[in-house]
Amino acid sequence: DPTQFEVDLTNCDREPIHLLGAVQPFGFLVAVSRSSWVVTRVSRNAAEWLGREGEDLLGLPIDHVFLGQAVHTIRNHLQGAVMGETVARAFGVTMTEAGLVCDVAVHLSGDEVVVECERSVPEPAANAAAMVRGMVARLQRTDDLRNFYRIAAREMQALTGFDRVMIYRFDHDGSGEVIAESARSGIGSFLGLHYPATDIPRQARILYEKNWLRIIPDISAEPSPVEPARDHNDRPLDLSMSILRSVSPIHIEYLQNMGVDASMSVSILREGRLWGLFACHHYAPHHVTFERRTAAELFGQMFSLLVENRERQTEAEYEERSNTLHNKLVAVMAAEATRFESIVDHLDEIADLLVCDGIGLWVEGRATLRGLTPNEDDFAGLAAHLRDRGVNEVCAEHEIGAKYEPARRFSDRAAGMLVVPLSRQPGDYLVFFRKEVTRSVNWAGNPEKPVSVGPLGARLTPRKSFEMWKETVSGQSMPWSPVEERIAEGLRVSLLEVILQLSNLTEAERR
Ligand code: BLA
Repeated sequence: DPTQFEVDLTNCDREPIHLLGAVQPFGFLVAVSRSSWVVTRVSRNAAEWLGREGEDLLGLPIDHVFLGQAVHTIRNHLQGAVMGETVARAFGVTMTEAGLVCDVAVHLSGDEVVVECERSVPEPAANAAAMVRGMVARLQRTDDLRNFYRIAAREMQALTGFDRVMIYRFDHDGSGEVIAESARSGIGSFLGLHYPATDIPRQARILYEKNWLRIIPDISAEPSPVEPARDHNDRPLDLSMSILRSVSPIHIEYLQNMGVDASMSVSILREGRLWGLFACHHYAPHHVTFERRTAAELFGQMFSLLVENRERQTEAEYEERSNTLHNKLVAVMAAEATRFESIVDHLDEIADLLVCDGIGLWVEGRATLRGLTPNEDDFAGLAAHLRDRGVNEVCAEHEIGAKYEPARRFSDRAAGMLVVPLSRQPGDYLVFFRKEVTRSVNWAGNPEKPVSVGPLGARLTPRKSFEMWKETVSGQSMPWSPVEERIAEGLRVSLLEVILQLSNLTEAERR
């Protein structure tokens, strides 16, 4: 039974966070049958908002709960909402005779229409689109990438009023790094810190690809159960797209341990996959109106497109720069028409083609090494290992020790490698090396010393979390990107040509 799931530190990637069956009390939920518009479920706190017990509402047609005009608005909005994907919104709707004015979110979940209401607070600044237009314009004026991220965090902070807004970017393995931050002074900094994948477990990351924003205005507010927990088909209500969805207790404890009282996050997607999050903290309860959250979400979507654009451009520039260097190099080597040693002479220029910390060349039993690399003996061992494995294509590894245990010995110098085979028969290799990631990262000072530690203990504090990340990535380098593999492939082809030429030359000389 998924709704009876007991979550702890070992199973949190299986916690069904969309089926917790409760909402946060900054609003209330009413679900109706999609076919009959008769009330199927209500959150227990609806009573406080509507002045009627939830049990009395169950089974009523929706227009016996809300004003006819409000129902009309809800129905109209639902038309636009596509199952499981879109949440329609209406702001400032008068819901009851008593004059309750709400911002309303409507979406479909299975056979039910889910209506969520929170108190409407009129926004002076026109609407979401108007708020976001200026934000995006300022963002587009930034030049370098660091500034671009920083301004984005600052804009998000100005819009939402959180004490701290971070941009948290995921790595290939689900771990992440705080790459930008805008914070009120005196609360320390998380900039540059890394956290393991487990801090935002898989099912949450998948959910955040569908649902762009979540807010916890007050982590100590008691969640209100949605009743009945199971419908006549014994089904719980899927709250994936819910605005008010109550949050995993383990995450609440994490926030408590961080000393945070309110949290919000907005997804950043690249090509439909979660690239990162705007992560926002406040050191007191903090509510952001639905209209402003809608603007924050829209800004997140615009930002996502800009990031995608910038990254594509950066990758293209990297590849272009590298190709230019590559072409020059090949021209020079061809003109020199010297012996094989010319590769050795040009090793520094070859190393320059890619972001790396060292480079090694293994040809006919001789090693040439530059920068941070294994020592000669270890390199010989590695070359033998590559030959034994029959590596005859470009091969990128960010953890050499995973397939070749002895590499653990030198992982502090060279943890990752990009291998370029130099002959059609395995044996000779050019190898780019990268150092271990953790060598370049350290816990930055003492941000947010945990004010208290909950029942699950120190594991759920930022410091322990950071240490956990260090453990999980020890012996690994920054991964190699597809662009880099392409560059290496280009190099392989050129070097084979050069080598072919050289061997022809040698033969000609011999004759
Ligand atoms: C959710 N964890 C989250 C979220 C963030 C983080 C941003 C999204 C929810 C939100 O907006 O608050 C993590 N927050 C961070 C990190 C930073 C930050 C890394 O500010 C860095 C500065 N969490 C754990 C462990 C588990 C866990 C060990 O640390 C499980 C064993 C679970 N985190 C967890 C779950 C969610 C979550 C289940 C989903 C919460 C939900 O949406 O219901």
